[in-house]
Amino acid sequence: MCGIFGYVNYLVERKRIDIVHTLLDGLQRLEYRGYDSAGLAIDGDKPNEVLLFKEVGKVAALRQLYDSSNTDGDKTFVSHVGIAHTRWATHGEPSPLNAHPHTSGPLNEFVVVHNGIITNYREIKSLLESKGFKFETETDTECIAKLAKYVYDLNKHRDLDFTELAKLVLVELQGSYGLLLKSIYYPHEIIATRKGSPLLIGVKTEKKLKVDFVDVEFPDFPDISVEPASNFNDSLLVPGAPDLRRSQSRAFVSEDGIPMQSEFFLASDPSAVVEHTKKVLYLEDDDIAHIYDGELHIHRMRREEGLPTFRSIQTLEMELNEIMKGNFDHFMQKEIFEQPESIVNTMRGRVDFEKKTVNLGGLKAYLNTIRRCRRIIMIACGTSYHSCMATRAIFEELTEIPIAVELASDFLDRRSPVFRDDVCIFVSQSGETADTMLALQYCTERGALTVGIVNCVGSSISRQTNCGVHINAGPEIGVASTKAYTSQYVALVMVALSLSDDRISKRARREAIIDGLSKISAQIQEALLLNDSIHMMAETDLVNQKSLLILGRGYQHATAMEGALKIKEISYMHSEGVLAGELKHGVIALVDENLPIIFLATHDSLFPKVMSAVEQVIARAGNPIIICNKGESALSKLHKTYRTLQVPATIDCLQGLLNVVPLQLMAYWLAVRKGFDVDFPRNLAKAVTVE
Ligand code: G6Q
Ligand code: GLU
Repeated sequence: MCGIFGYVNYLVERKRIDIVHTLLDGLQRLEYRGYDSAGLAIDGDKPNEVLLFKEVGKVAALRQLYDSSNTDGDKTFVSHVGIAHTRWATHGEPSPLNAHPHTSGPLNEFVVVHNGIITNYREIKSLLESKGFKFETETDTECIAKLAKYVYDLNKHRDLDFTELAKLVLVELQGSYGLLLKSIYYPHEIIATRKGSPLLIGVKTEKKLKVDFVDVEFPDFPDISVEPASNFNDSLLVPGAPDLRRSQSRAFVSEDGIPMQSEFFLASDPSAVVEHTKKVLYLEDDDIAHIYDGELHIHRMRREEGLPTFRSIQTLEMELNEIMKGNFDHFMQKEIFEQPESIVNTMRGRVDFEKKTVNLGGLKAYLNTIRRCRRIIMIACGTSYHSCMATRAIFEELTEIPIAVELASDFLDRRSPVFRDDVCIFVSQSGETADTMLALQYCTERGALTVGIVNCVGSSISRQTNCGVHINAGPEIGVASTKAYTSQYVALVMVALSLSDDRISKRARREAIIDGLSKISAQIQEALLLNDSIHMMAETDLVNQKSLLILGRGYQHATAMEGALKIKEISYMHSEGVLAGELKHGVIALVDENLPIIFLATHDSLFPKVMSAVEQVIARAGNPIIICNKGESALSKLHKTYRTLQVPATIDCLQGLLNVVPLQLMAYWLAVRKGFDVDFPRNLAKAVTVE
């Protein structure tokens, strides 16, 4: 998600304006990652002064804000730490206040930029509020800066170094983060750390580095607490003897004893760093990088068996364009392969796999009202509509509330009746789709409770619904929606689980679904291994076809519809998702030896019925491709050769998350083979803001 950029110069004289441009240019390089607001922190004119600039919208707007601020750009700094950020909001809508950097208080003693989500921020916030801290923003991030100040004040007499302070802060944080921390108490020093969000450090030194690695440093004093201080028991926060002995980082030792001029570029990915240096060090999860006196140190809380005790400084060979898309040729491909990670982000801090519970902060206060409603109407367009179709049955089963699924435009065309005791769920990646927005206004006017399932925080739908869940899939750039679909699906399943958590009779089913969710990321990873065979299939069997049918029933009807939409959108091949039960009522007339037909025949209670549809197709000389579970034995009874794509098996209501993967890949490879613009297909827009 989004971007972090930091710049540290040591004994390299730089004007403030140059530092600011370095930071802004760094952010601009990260723009492709998607964001909604941007900000930066630099030193002021007086010692202990930190200046913050934050703006909604593009980095260009932040640049303008800085330019119009009349800050003295000529002031020079021999050593300086600047931090900058592009935000993809997860907590609190995009606004200058919610933009990063976040600060410990009016004096900006500690400032932080953060990518990711702190899942226990509410607890930290309320404890800090009880200690007198005043929070200004709606973000989860603000608690990090304030916690740093709290820990610093508590240990003032101890002369903690920045690393020790950071350890005491980090041990309290749950969730995911890549973050940079800067403080007036540690001038010209920076802490950079990560857990689940990427972060790397570009190194540029005046002289050649002595060695091309940095040793990992472990604590000498085991009595320094690195366990979470439950309830902020003050005595736990005070460590034992502080480690004031500063070690030397071997790579940065200068032979003549004269301190070495150096610059460091800290970023979420190398695209922002390559123009300055090709020497980079990738941080591992839980590494705490501390840069001071021109040296880079890597610390960890404790020794772990089997992990390397050094981090290599590598030389980047990639071109900028390659870096932006990682190892992928297109954003859509990147997003398909990101799904094992994006669905974990959807569940992060919400599903407790041990206790088998689901906790959705944004819905909690409304659960009882929703449970009492007379029906739930799910309203959406395109792919988002398919995620509603995919989860409708599990909603009905778990909640026993009648569920209607509506295409927003048709719902409005019919002026469908809506009542005060209806609950309307609006599902949208962008949160700006005009049809869905109009349906939301229509339902609001009629007094229904409105719920948003949205990716873009601060979007119109996210703001105008009464409550909801952000799917936290991260920015989606490819016009054809992929990771947003699987995250919407998971978010809707979580809503259904929450709504039924007062029903003892559904407990076993709920627990089985939560168990299924715990494995789903690894299983998507496994389904992605089909990539090569699907690539081949697209190249050889499918590319010259005019049309393609995808058949499924029950849970897999939605998968068939979504797969067909992906194929139409980017490969421009005609494709239909058909309910397998409807085959005999008309569509079967299309079947011959040429038309490619894909069956979704994974194992659930409807499997025998799907197999009879397969038989009907085979009896008419059709050549099906069958998406089935690994090792499916029932297929061997078919009297014909057929091709299979085998996916792992999960519980029926989650199987669509795995079955859609081969279809996404098929659409992708067909489009690539035909030479079409995968990320920006003709006639389509990422957010359809017209009726
Ligand atoms: C799917 C397309 C499109 C999209 C709809 C709804 O690949 O991007 O079908 O899903 O236009 O968009 P929102 O989810 O943003 O409302
Ligand atoms: N959770 C943080 C916020 O909403 C950081 C989001 C990000 O990764 O940019 O502000």
